[in-house]
Amino acid sequence: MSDKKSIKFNRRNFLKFAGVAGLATGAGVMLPKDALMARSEKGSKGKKMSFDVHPGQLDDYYGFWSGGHSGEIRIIGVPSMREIHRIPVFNKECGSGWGITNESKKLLRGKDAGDTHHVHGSYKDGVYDGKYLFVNDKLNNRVARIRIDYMEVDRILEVPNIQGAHGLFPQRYPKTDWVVVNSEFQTPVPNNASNSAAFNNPQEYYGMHTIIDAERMAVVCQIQVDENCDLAATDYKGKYSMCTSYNIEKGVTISEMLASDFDYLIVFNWERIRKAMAAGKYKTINGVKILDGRMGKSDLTLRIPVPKNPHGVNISPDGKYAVCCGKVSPTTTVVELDRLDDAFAGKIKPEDCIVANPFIGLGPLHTTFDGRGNAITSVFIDSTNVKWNIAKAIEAEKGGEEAKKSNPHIVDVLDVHYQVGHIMATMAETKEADGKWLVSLNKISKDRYINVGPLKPENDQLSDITGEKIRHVHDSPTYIEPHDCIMVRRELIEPHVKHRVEMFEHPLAVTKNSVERKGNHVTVRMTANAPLFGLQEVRAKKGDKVTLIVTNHDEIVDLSNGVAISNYNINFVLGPFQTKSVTFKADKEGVFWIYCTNFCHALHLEMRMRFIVEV
Ligand code: CUK
Ligand code: CA
Repeated sequence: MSDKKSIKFNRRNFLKFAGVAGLATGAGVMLPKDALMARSEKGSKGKKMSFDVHPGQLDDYYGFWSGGHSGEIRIIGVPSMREIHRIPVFNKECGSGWGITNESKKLLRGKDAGDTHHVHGSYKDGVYDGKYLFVNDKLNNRVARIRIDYMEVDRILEVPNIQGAHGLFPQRYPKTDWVVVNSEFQTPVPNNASNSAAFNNPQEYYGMHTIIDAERMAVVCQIQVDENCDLAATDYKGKYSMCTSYNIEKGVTISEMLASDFDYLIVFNWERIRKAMAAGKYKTINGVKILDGRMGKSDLTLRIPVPKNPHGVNISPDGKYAVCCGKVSPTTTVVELDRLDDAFAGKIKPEDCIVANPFIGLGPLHTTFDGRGNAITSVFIDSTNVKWNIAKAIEAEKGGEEAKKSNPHIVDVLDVHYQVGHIMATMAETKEADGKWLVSLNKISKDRYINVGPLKPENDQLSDITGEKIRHVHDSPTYIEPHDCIMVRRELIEPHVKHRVEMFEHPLAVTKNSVERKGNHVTVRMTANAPLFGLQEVRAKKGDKVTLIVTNHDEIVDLSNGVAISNYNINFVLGPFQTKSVTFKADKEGVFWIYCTNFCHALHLEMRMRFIVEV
């Protein structure tokens, strides 16, 4: 790759880190109370923040956690860290019937395994607008949209021409019209028989930065690059999106992917992308417009060299900086976003956008912000959360190696348990970052909980970050395995969330019970009203196709009815006014009880009816 020599990195001697490692021992937790109170800033009024949420009280934040290879999203109350709800997304989930009903199957299209990593909300002017959540599926290259009013998936988009859909970020300004998603894995494009010559030639494998229309949930275009596209971010001005790449080498083995001392932060210029689209400068593959973003062939992209196999990229809440985590380098790279215009115009070199390269620790992965000029970075190998001051890091950079030696930017180092991946502070991915709570999503819990066998939970540690020091307050186990989360002030979400759906949004909502036969297809339309199903029995002949459509007519908040058909592997739940349907073959003769699974009434157990399959 081109200008290796012009790039100067801090290849610091690992021994120098001993000083910082010393800081880590016991820091944060052991801090004297008085000192903490003296340092605590406005909002906390000199009091320690309590994570207790007493009976009858509500959490201050909606935490939206990705679920990793569980394929779901969880709603965690912060600061109590109680798991309040799960939203099935790319998985099959019997608690609600996701992956069982016709409605969910239509979205899943036969793929009920997934891998969710990055969940983000839709924005207006740099703050969540309470409309949607978006989440990636790394396994099957999908992006799902969740409507916040019902907390249910309403769209799933399969993104063509990519593999390993990973970093995902919505447009933050002026509002979320676009969502970007990255392909972590490079593949031939197209990846099919028409291009089979490329299968054995990794030089012909490409990464993609995909732009999705957030309302239509359709691909706007893809920008093809040689590199892989890992984590994603968008700026606060609606001008740029970016991705980190750790495989500029086009390697297919670990050693190949680690061959270069640097990789890239790739920046995508949205104005130029729009112009290139309007000018028809694309090819169409699998129905998607692909623009050329490759180095030397494109003015759509800018490559800022960063050391080495970087991981997370996060934007400071003031919109000024992108912080790239080094992963294999013990540093972060701070990029000043206001310099990007000049870099794209060729007035400065891409590397001139870098304003600091501070030492952080071994294995920095992700960075979050307290809204008061500090960044907090997760450090995987050291198992720490490192709080550092951005302005001080930039200042020290100007002073050269000598000024940087004492690491003046480091404010505090907190040991965590153990091996942290993502890290997130409340509201930190918005311009209203409030610096109250920090969650460290630790990959390994080891000995922190009672032994539950070989597969242990993750350990999400909650810390109070209102003071200068990070004060660890609570451990919370989470089921396998969230990668990332956001924590949103309650009042930005709660007013948007409904207790019941609009019944007739579902075109098949049932108001009259009926059984209709057309040939060998029996359609059953039925209401549910605790403790009664609208019908007492349903008959079919062995071999019939049966469609069962049920609407819950109970308007009482939280009164759900379940519909389960014994021996038929059918099980789904209807919230107030919800309609769901299933279609199956009546392939077993006999009498089968259809019963309510979700305790609804004193006569819940009697809420059942017969399904009689005659021979
Ligand atoms: S990645 Cu998992 S710890 Cu998929 Cu956001 Cu960094
Ligand atoms: Ca690399």
